[in-house]
Amino acid sequence: MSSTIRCKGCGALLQKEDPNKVGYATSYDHVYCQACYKLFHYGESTLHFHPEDLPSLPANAVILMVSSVLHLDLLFSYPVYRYQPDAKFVYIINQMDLLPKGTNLDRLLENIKRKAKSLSVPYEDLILMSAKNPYDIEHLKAYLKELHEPHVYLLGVQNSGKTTLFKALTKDEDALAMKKAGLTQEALKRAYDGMMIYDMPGLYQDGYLHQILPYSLYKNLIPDSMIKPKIYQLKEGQSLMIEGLIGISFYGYTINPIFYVDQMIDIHKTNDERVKVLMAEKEKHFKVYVDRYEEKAFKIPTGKYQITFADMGFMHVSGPGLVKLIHPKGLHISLSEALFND
Ligand SMILES: Nc1nc2c(ncn2[C@@H]2O[C@H](COP(=O)(O)OP(=O)(O)OP(=O)(O)O)[C@@H](O)[C@H]2O)c(=O)[nH]1
Ligand SMILES: [Mg+2]
Repeated sequence: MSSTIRCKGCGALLQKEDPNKVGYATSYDHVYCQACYKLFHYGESTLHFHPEDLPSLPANAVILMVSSVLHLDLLFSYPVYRYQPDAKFVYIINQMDLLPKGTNLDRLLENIKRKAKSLSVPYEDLILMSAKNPYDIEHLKAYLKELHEPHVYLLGVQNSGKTTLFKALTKDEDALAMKKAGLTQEALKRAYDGMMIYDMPGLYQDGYLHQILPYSLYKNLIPDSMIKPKIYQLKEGQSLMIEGLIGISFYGYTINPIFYVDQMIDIHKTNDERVKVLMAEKEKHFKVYVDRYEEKAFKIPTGKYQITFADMGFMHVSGPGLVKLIHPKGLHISLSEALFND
């Protein structure tokens, strides 16, 4: 039987019966369930729970659809507006501090608006911001006040920054905002300036890093500070290896990939024959690798395109050309139009 007390880190109801189920705690006097306690104090994540149900949303609400700038390929892939068409939908493109200074933000916004229009996505506004920037938070507070609705919901995929925003808006100090995907288990709610703010569990995205690697490894592959793009000049048939995870072979004269990933990620040049050899001996060559891989190819039309590597980041390529990939089985890798110039 669970209690009526909630873990302040993830929102789960505390229970003392089953250590393998969400909300387990040895005492109801604890602020955190055992999983949050270990994560917060020791940076350790042993169990993974992922909540899936979409809550019922009232009409008199602002729904903040939070997306990381690293996950823009999925920005409009959850049509939540179909469940509650009368609410006000505001798209927050978060973690803008990760993009290099000088990125053309007007162009980015223009392209996102074009994408929304082509998909007929209804929205009140699109906001580019960083939950870590106090100025952006003040701006968001003033904006929410103007919208004048009693309920504000934070929705979006894992690790997009919902809890970070919730904490910044409400001054909640106990909720946990960390790179552990699927951390928030149940809605955390808190009153702020006449509104009720709800931090929701992440909308579950298949194929992200947490499905193929343990937390201790994948947390190092997700960028947390400004990205310095890495540019490669490649000849036909040359390849790049990203750790022991992804082998990419390029065909085409103008393809020149530009990577937007964490500074510490190891990328090295090789050739397409060698990729398979390296992967067959992955334990010998790499610190980060998986057991099972699959292959994929993208034909790149003329123009600038983005290939997104799950929640790790993305690369820009210039077509026409062909990109062949060997990557962990099930990893979400997509091709979309590039949304900004390098
Ligand atoms: N650089 C940067 N990092 C951010 C920003 N917002 C959130 N983060 C980081 O992103 C990671 C995930 O943040 P959370 O707020 O826990 O994400 P969430 O959407 O609540 O994730 P779930 O509860 O798992 O669905 C944490 O390491 C945050 O510090 C931001 O604006 N900039
Ligand atoms: Mg959260």
